[in-house]
Amino acid sequence: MATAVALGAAELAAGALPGIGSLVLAVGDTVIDAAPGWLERAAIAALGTADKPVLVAGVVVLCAVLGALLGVLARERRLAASAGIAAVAAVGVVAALADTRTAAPAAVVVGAFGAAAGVVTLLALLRAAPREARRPPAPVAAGDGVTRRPFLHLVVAAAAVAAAGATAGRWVTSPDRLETIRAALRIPAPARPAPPVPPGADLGLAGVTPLFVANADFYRIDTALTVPRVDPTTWTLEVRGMVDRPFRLTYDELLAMPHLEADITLACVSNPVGGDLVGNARWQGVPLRALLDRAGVRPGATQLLSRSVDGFTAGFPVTTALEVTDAMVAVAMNGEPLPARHGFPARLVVPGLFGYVSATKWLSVIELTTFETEEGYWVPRGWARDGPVLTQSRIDVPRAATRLPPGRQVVAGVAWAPTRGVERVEVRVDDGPWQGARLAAALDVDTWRQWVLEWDATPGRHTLSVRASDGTGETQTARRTAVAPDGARGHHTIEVRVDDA
Ligand SMILES: Nc1nc2c(c(=O)[nH]1)N[C@H]1C(S)=C(S)[C@@H](COP(=O)(O)O)O[C@H]1N2
Ligand SMILES: [Mo]
Repeated sequence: MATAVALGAAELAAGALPGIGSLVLAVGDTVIDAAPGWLERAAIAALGTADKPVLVAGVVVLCAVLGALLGVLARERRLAASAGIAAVAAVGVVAALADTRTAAPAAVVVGAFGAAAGVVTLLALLRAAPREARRPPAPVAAGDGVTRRPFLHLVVAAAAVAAAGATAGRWVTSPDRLETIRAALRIPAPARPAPPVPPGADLGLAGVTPLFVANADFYRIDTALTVPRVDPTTWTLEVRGMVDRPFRLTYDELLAMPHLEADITLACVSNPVGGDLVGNARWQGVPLRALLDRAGVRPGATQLLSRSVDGFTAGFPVTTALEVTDAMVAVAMNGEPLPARHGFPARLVVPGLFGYVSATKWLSVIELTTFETEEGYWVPRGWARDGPVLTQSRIDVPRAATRLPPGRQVVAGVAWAPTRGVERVEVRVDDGPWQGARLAAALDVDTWRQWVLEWDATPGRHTLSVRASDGTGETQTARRTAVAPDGARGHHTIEVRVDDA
């Protein structure tokens, strides 16, 4: 019971303090990291996605068994048993420290608090225990006046404290609680709203991706196994490195600064030609420039390296940060606080740069440095240091490899060239001439544009290709490249079959 109270108290403290998570989960993670590959694969094969809960339950059961043994030991040697509880807590602390996200002082406080609660409970229970329970060999004399009632009361109270502590501690960091906080947030109106959407910017054609992709439909790419749940009441954003005045902002301070709103198309470097790892949203946040001006960037800083609470990093040129006026630390997406999946409470959005070099979610640090000092997460993993978004276009309708009736058909889709804007989209049927498609009204150079072409489909198999030209006059190359190292090139080409008349 004392060990249970220790666990519950540690969970409670871990929930209350920033920079530390559950010690039980930390031990579980350490087991995963230390387990040989075959065992991990066998566990996943046998248990599927239940492998994690089973692992956590295993850690709790192990603690219960150790606790029971310590309880027996405590009848003879309370000091040794107390040391045992402290040792169990220490194992949790060591496991937590193996996680780079852990704040060491917080881990020690949590471990010490749990151990202290456990030892106090143990001593109180021993004091209240009926005499015969303390000395195992003593014969029990019936009716000798010993009462178990105070002891049992204490046991029940300890169980309640343990359960309440664990529940409260888990709840503080639970998705439900953060979702409640997030839902209650009010993002202030932007000082600089986005320009109005011109009529005809969304053609509203069936099957064509809408101008604004709803948050629930927006593509998600990140290295996180589980979505990081960041508490905005304890989160901070630090601006540091090669700056004159490093500073730290709370979420409320970030909300209180003047905001800008901008419609920006975000694209992933891993998006294959014709793929859907791209989306357009209305973002709101603090201009990056305002934060950098406040910090005073020192000459010599060449790279803005952003860090996420989950360890991910992304870096891009400081000149881009200063010159691209709509680059921002975003707090809202399509009119609501950033969804957890998309980086709540704050993320970077930089028009014209692929997400892997710029769009850090669950942002925690903006560091001014040089490209020689540190590389962003994906750079040593085979991706280019610089990641400008390529001019790209996609056919949404008709779908590839479908059958169509003959006659008038709509060919339509989207094209994007953030910071340059889409100037022209052309479609080619088979080996025919490139035909200019009709473009939807332009919202902004940073946002994609829908396009449409009417096609008189004749029976048989046909190949449809699309290409876009951007504001610099450059037209997409037909030469295909792989997504690595700097994005896929080539024309999106599909085949369709048109039925006989
Ligand atoms: N913390 C973190 N941020 C990240 C990533 C990541 O792995 N971790 N991936 C980046 C990549 S590769 C892309 S394409 C964008 C995708 O943003 P989205 O998931 O909101 O669409 O997030 C970027 N930000
Ligand atoms: Mo990406």
